Amino acid sequence: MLGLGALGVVAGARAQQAIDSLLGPLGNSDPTGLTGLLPAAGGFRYYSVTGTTPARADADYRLAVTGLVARPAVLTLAALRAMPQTTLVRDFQCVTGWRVRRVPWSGVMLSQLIESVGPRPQARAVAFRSFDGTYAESLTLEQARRDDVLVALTMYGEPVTRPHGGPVRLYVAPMYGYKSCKWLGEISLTDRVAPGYWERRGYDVDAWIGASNGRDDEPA
Ligand SMILES: Nc1nc2c(c(=O)[nH]1)N[C@H]1C(S)=C(S)[C@@H](COP(=O)(O)O)O[C@H]1N2
Ligand SMILES: [Mo]
Repeated sequence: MLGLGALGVVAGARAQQAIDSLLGPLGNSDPTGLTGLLPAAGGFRYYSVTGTTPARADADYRLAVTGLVARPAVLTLAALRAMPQTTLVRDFQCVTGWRVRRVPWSGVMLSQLIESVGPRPQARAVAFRSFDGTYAESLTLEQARRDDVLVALTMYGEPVTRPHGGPVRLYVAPMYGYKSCKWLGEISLTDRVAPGYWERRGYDVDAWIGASNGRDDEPA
């Protein structure tokens, strides 16, 4: 199943290259990387800018929480599961147009994780790094402290699957899907926002659903 999934994503990457070369560099192709030719559960598309679904066994998973903090931490999956869990049921909206209604997520509220490491007064922003080695995202510290931003451990009541960014991904409910960094490996407090992967390629840094990227989607 996972093997097929990985193959499908690679096939998707090749298909995307073919589509891109037909349309040219400014063609109106799916700007978020893979077109998600793999049909995923309930209308999701599986995206990976690296064309891979990186593997991390639950027992080997580590989340580094670092930067402008008093007590840097390296958290195992067990440590994250032992923290208070929050559940959110919200729509998931990609900036390319697809939307999945009423998705249940649960995990650790990012604000609680940030408080637990003691942010330094100079901290203004939070940077996220994927263990895919390429993807990055960021939020202002104020955005990161919202109660609808999760370090997500489950989706639809089950552990986040590998194609969806498991074992741990970010979920930023009020913003377009590209904020929700999959295969989350590092959270770092910084003095300013560093634009993420898609933001360096033209997408809005403040990615509010329905109030950014020239789109008028209803808020999630
Ligand atoms: N590491 C990583 N995270 C990522 C992406 C990606 O390509 N790589 N794509 C983003 C985009 S554009 C969207 S819409 C969602 C899609 O989540 P899904 O693949 O679980 O459907 O993941 C976001 N997080
Ligand atoms: Mo997206």
